Amino acid sequence: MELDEVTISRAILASQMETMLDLLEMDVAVVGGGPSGITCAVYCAEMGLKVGLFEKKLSIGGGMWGGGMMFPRIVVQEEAKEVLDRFGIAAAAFEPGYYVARSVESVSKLTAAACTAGAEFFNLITVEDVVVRADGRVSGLVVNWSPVEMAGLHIDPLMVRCRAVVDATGHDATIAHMVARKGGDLPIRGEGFMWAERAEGNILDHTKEVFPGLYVCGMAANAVAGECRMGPIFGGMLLSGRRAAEMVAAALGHQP
Ligand code: 48H
Ligand code: FE2
Repeated sequence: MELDEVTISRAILASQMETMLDLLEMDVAVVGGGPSGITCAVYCAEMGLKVGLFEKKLSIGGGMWGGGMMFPRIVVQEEAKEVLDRFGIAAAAFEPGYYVARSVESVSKLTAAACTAGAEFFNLITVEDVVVRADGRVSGLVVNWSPVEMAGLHIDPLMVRCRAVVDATGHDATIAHMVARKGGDLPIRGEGFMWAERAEGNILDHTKEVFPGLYVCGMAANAVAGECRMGPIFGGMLLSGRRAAEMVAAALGHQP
């Protein structure tokens, strides 16, 4: 076949524009493409929710790529092994209850499953604000290209509407901080010391709706709650992402 450069350009523009127009209104907007965000997205999509995930960086995966101190391995405990199994991620048994998975395989298989289930990924887009109207609920996101923010260009953003937002932005709990900064009643206690047992044991209790329409999961959930950090054990991230998806689905009237 003969290749035409303009057709290639048209294919990309037409396809992505169509997707962006379609996702101007969605059920769930997940902010952050780390382990908790991807897991939340895959379960939301599998439950039939229209879900878009915004990731400010070029690549999806957040802190999972780097494993522990750049050794691309993550540890997952017994309670979360079923999530690895569910997505076909190989888990090597270490000592009883501890499994080791490869970072690259974990990110890739979770992301692939989310795509297959219908989640849309928007990488290179930074969420810079939220929409809160008279009803006091978070009902949308304010988004811009990450390079605009990086270059400090004065370019106004665009907005998307959604029925629920999930803050999966990791240690920074960026979206929760935005809401708090603008006067929303959302106390943020800040992350505590390293204590894996505590941090992993309590994360599901911290995974919740922290402001009308805004859910937190993953490290952001612990950061908001004043809970400890856990180091490169990722079971809590996977389970928290799944829990957030279940909560959002229940709130929006979608059952598994
Ligand atoms: C778009 C944004 C924005 C924004 C941030 O850090 P993550 O991997 O988050 P989690 O919670 O899924 O996983 C945490 C885990 O990686 C970790 O750090 C652990 C377990 N640490 C323990 C310890 O002791 O240190 O991913 C968050 C993602 C990143 O990719 C950011 O780029 C992205 O969110 N992000 N995307 N708009 N405003 N802010
Ligand atoms: Fe971390």
